[in-house]
Amino acid sequence: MYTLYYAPGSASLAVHWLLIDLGVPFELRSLDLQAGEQKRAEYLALNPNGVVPTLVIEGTPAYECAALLMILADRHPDAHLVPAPGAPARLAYYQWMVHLANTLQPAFRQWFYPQEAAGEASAEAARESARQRIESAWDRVDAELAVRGPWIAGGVFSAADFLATMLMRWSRNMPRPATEWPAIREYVARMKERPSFAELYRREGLTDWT
Ligand SMILES: N[C@@H](CCC(=O)N[C@@H](CS)C(=O)NCC(=O)O)C(=O)O
Repeated sequence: MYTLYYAPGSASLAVHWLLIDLGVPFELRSLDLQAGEQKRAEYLALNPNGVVPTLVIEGTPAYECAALLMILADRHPDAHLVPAPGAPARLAYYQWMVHLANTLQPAFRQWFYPQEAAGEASAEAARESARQRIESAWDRVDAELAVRGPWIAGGVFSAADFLATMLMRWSRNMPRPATEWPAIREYVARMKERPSFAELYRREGLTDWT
């Protein structure tokens, strides 16, 4: 059994989406980030980083969105969301999962929390540098999808696609959203066709970027 601690639209979205897509039973626990519920002692006991998501797996709390996607894909092999060992897509799967998690996602953290990176006085400069890093990442993702798509890991649909799409969604109110890149736009349209996407939106009460 799984329990997901989440906040709508946040870094828990990809994990929530994958749980729905897998069709496995899970419970949801909503956290109010504005009220600071993620910093309360009882939640820090589950996730000492004080952020969402946390996924409790058979009683054991685990965190880091990308790691949770990979562990869920491993635990449900019938869904075929991990390219087979030795397949070319396996390398691309690891490469993009790590790149998205440790390069693109931190740039988004800097975009949304610029004062955390540089202090209040330099927040605007930090935001501008995040914007540039995010847009140059879209250049690379778009080129990769155009040449080796239709999915992030190439020909194989995988758990990395949930992470990529979540990050693309985060750019929706930026000066240049990810969907302005043509191959990304087509990719996002394919991802939104999954019935689990509409169900995710229904459960999280999301209405934009449909
Ligand atoms: N590396 C973490 C980042 C998680 C993260 O930054 N979550 C944000 C929401 S998108 C959060 O909980 N923010 C509240 C806070 O930092 O207090 C992951 O991928 O799980």
